[in-house]
This record gives sequence, C-alpha cells and structure tokens, in this order.
Amino acid sequence: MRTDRTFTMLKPDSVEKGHIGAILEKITASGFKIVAMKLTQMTTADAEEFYAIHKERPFFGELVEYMTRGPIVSAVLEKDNAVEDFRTLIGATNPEDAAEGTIRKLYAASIGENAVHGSDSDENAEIESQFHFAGREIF
Ligand code: DAT
Ligand code: MG
Repeated sequence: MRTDRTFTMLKPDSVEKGHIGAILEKITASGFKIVAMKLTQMTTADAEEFYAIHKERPFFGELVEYMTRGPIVSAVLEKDNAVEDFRTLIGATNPEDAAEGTIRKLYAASIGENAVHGSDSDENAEIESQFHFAGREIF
C-alpha cells in the first residue's frame, strides 16, 4: 500500500462559497501534487456508500443530504506521508477544535459542514480514490 497518496473532497460548502481556488492554493503550497481532480456531484447512493462506516450515527442523514446538495471537487494528492500530513493540514473534524491556519479553521462553518475531506489511512485513501476515479484519470 503506497504511503505517498491521499484522497480529498472540497465539499459542497467550499464550492458554494467560492473557496475552491484558495483551498487548492493552500494544498499545493503545502507540498501536495494533484494527480487526479474533477468537479462532480455525489448521488445519494454514492454518499451512503462512501460514508457507510457512519450509517448508524445520528448525523448520517444530514451528512448524506449535505454531501449530495451540490458539486464537490474530488482529488488525489501526492506527497511523502500524504495521509497524515493532509490530516494535519485540514485540522480537526470540528472547526472549533481545529488549529490556527488549518483549512477547516479558515473555511469550515461547523462540524457538519466542514469544508474538506481527507482520508484517514493509506488503505482508505486507495479505496476512496478508486471510488471516485477510473485508473486512467489518476496520473
Ligand atoms: P473526518 O471528516 O474528520 O474524518 P469523521 O470521519 O469522523 O470525520 O466524520 C465524517 C464526517 O461526518 C465529518 O467530516 C462531518 C460529519 N460528522 C462527524 N461527526 C459529526 C457530528 N458529531 N455531527 C455532525 N456531523 C458530523
Ligand atoms: Mg473520516
């Protein structure tokens, strides 16, 4: 399993608020190379599958509604130690707990609408990248 790639989504609130450019700038300025990227919209079935691990949680319905309400930017990013370094760059799930300068501190409105996704393991980075991209779309 490669440790130099992670998967991200700029979630619907980031796209709605016009934050795509600023967030991508921060990602690339932090040393991540974009090796796949597209503007896309998840269906309800997509979001339910992507977040299946959370399906028993009380916020699951809201999470699926939010993630499907508009387009997202999905991307695969490359950097040494990508998964861990990207989680550091985005900050804690709840923006109130996120460190200064992190993407969620700067751009997230709430724990539910928290601007960006970052994979939590190398294994999930691979699964999530393949969920969103065909092999020929990843460079
Ligand atoms: P992360 O996105 O930091 O990996 P997670 O995997 O625990 O966080 O949860 C996935 C998403 O679900 C998260 O980005 C936002 C939503 N979520 C998590 N906990 C929540 C809560 N307590 N209330 C509302 N939404 C929540
Ligand atoms: Mg997670």
